[in-house]
Amino acid sequence: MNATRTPVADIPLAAAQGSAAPAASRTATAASTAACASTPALTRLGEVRHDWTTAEVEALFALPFSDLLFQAQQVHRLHHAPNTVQMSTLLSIKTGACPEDCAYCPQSVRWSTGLEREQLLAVTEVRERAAAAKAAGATRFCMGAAWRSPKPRDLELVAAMIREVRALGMESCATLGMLTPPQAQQLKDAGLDYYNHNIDTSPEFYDKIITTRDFQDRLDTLEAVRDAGLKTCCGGIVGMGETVRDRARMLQTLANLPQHPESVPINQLVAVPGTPLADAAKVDPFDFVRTIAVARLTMPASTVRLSAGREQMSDELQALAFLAGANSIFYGEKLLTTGNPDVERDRALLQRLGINGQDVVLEHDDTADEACGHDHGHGHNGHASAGHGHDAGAARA
Ligand code: SAM
Ligand code: DTB
Ligand code: SF4
Repeated sequence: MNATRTPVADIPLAAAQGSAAPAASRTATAASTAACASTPALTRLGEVRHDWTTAEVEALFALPFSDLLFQAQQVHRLHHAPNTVQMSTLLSIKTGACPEDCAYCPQSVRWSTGLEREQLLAVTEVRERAAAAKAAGATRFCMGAAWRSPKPRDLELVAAMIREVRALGMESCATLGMLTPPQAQQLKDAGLDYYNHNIDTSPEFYDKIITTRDFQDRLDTLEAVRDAGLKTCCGGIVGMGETVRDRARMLQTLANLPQHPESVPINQLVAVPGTPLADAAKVDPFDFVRTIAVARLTMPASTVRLSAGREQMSDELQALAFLAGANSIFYGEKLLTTGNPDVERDRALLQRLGINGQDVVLEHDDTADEACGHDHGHGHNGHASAGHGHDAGAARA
């Protein structure tokens, strides 16, 4: 469960920074703290809470960019190791011909995107791809299928894939569409760690993007996933024509769930020719970073993933996203059907920034937590904040 932490506004800034600040910076941070305390939305920062109002979240978006990043960076350091990023590799295990009508998605059968459909991959192929991802430095393997929801035979095969991924010593994640409670339990029994199911946008904007299943369907699947004891990976997309209020409402919805998603992917739309959003206006990069920072502030203990869209981002923009609190990426040259930065570019970037990959800590392996003696701080996500980075990104670059 989520633990309650001391709000940033109530702790000495030097302690929040993890070191004694010099006199000049103490003065500067004291001024910032005073400003923070006088802004209602900022008084409880750092606390894991579930009662966010729309006005509070909008107030975070409205902060001057530097103030927002300053607050996000402090909250980030309260809950997470500052220079550690978790790395997941994606694989599309069943591609295209999806009956849903998600306007952003190249895999919907309704749009002519030129995508070649593929049947469900063989378990052996998935094992080989997971082993290659592990060798490259990924700690989690995420399997995505273009289904509205899985059929019984599909689920048995996915369960076999999950067992193979776990046998490699990797965390497993799957995103297969809507799940019933028994289906979620079946995946949990197979050893699944995370289930990805995004709300994608605000409740109000949702039906401009998807009409074949509604917002409540998404929430129902998330409830089934949580109740089965799986960790949830749930976020959305920026750049579909939504307003800042929609972004605030999306993050408010996530933050007010009974438990914060352990992983929060923030995707920038990959505008794929042939989809209805092919010509969507590009997002101001600073507004994208603001969304990451507000995700960090509203879900302090969660892992925030700088997700789709990195191939189109400069190194500098990605560095700003890390500064804003992103601490996870998709690693490997492909997302599901579209491109992602290649491994060499990512290793070079992580090395230039002094960022390490996070070690894998599988759920059954609780000895690692006990042995290290650190306060990982938040029960629902303890594995994500230990800060014992491995060198997949930095040292091999
Ligand atoms: N079919 C399953 C589902 O919809 O839950 C799983 C796969 S689906 C591709 C997972 C998520 O990827 C979507 O919810 C959406 O947030 C994200 N996504 C899909 N296409 C995208 C695109 N073109 N740009 C950014 N994110 C995208
Ligand atoms: C998520 O939020 N983003 C990933 C993952 N969850 C499954 C998918 C991004 C897909 C981008 C478009 C594509 O490659 O097809
Ligand atoms: Fe299908 Fe998922 Fe793509 Fe929607 S996002 S069209 S459900 S694969």
